[in-house]
Amino acid sequence: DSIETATGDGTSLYGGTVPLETTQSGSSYQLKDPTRGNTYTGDAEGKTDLCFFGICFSRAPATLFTDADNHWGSGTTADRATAAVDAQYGTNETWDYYKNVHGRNGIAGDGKGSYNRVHYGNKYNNAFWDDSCFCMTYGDGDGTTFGPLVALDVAGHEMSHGVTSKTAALTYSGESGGLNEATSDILGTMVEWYANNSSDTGDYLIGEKIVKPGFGKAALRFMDKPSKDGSSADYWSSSVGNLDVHYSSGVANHFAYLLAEGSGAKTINGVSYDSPTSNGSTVTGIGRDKVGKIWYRALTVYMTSSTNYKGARTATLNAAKDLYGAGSAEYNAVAAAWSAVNVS
Ligand code: ASN
Ligand code: ZN
Ligand code: CA
Repeated sequence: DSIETATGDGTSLYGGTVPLETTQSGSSYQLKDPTRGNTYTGDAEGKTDLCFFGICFSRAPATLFTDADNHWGSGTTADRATAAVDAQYGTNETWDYYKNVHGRNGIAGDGKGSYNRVHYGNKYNNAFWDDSCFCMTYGDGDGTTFGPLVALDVAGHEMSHGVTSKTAALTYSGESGGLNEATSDILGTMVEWYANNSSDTGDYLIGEKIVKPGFGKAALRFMDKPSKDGSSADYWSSSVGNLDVHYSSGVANHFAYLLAEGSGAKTINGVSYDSPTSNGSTVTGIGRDKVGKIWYRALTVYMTSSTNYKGARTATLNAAKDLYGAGSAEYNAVAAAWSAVNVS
């Protein structure tokens, strides 16, 4: 059979109808994108991996989704392909964000695509990137605390773990672990904004599409004021590295919000934010695009596996100096935003 690239579309769970580049094989289509390194999405069929300390003895499958007419999914979970549409779309937007904004060709920068598995396990309430398979895995959620974990910001978050691991390789504990998590929240949020999807609009919340009423909060994390989640740190203190990495990330998430949007109250796309500062200072934002540029350069040029918050300040100042000049408004704003979260 002849193999060629085809353009189809998918009706996703969270992002409306989205274009999909697929592979035509004879009279059938595969959910595999030749224009983005052959990234594909498969069905884990409710199975799980059996891994200990990073060594896997068996793995859930990734049975490639196929379709007869190249119109994928139905917008509801009754169709197993619906979550696959979101996952493939999330990979596409993440790929395009890194390529078009940062000139990075794929997660590893080598043009190679990754793959996604959806319907992992039974009511699995998580999603994760795994370096050892170079793949993404999404649970369906239990339906009461989480729905399927296939939203854009989750995809961007998880695949950014792959970028971090190929670049700064921030150790996943202590302050460097918080910076690793924050990198995924910051760049995952940039992916969500980049996609400019009218059904899943840009915001500074993490996981707002996947939480259900049983979760009790509007999102997993809140970048404007991380303590809104009840656990995250708004400001650096000498004990911040003792927190779970998903909470010590708050300091850098807060820094990124302040640097993009500035301190104080603001409503964007219908979401209200009110970002405080530790020192009572007023921070003026420089816009999210510059924050993405500065953070990505800091991550890929200056941070190392042991970078802590003090080192992140230096790394982002160096990045801002390279991009905008020493003493530029952007450079000064980076310094002010770190000071406002008590990193000096
Ligand atoms: N969803 C979690 C995260 O990305 C799972 C993990 O890999 N720690 O932080
Ligand atoms: Zn993470
Ligand atoms: Ca979001």
